[in-house]
Amino acid sequence: MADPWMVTPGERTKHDEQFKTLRPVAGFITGDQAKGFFLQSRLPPQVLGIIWALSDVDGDGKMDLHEFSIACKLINLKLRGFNLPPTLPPSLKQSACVGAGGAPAPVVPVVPVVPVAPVPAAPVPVAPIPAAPVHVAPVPAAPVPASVPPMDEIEKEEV
Ligand SMILES: [Ca+2]
Repeated sequence: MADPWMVTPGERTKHDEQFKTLRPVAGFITGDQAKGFFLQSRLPPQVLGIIWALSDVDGDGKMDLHEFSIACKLINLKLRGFNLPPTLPPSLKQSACVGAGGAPAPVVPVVPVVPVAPVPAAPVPVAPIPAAPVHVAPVPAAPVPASVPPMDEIEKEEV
């Protein structure tokens, strides 16, 4: 018999979709976001509190996709009549941390808040642009004198 605590690829796909509908920020949903979703299960709040405590593996008060998947699985099992385990079954933790299809889920990097380098406040002195117009040498308008006389004149002279 299959381990009931294992998150199946099909369940995982569902968890992925549900997680996205909660609009995670930087790969996390907050306790409030999760709470609203978990309450839809109609489980008693104290049960949901236990589920939260079990599934927030790193205890940071937020849920990434893996933790969310664990919570969904626990809710599901509880609704089916399972008793919540005192600690997270390794098979549940392991299966929840694997993406659908068995490939490791990509880790969403948490973008650290990089302090912005202070911009020097002193204004950069701008070199004054000379207002004097640049003298443009006038282009001579006189036509270039043709050095070759017209052909008909040449013919006349030779005749
Ligand atoms: Ca967490």
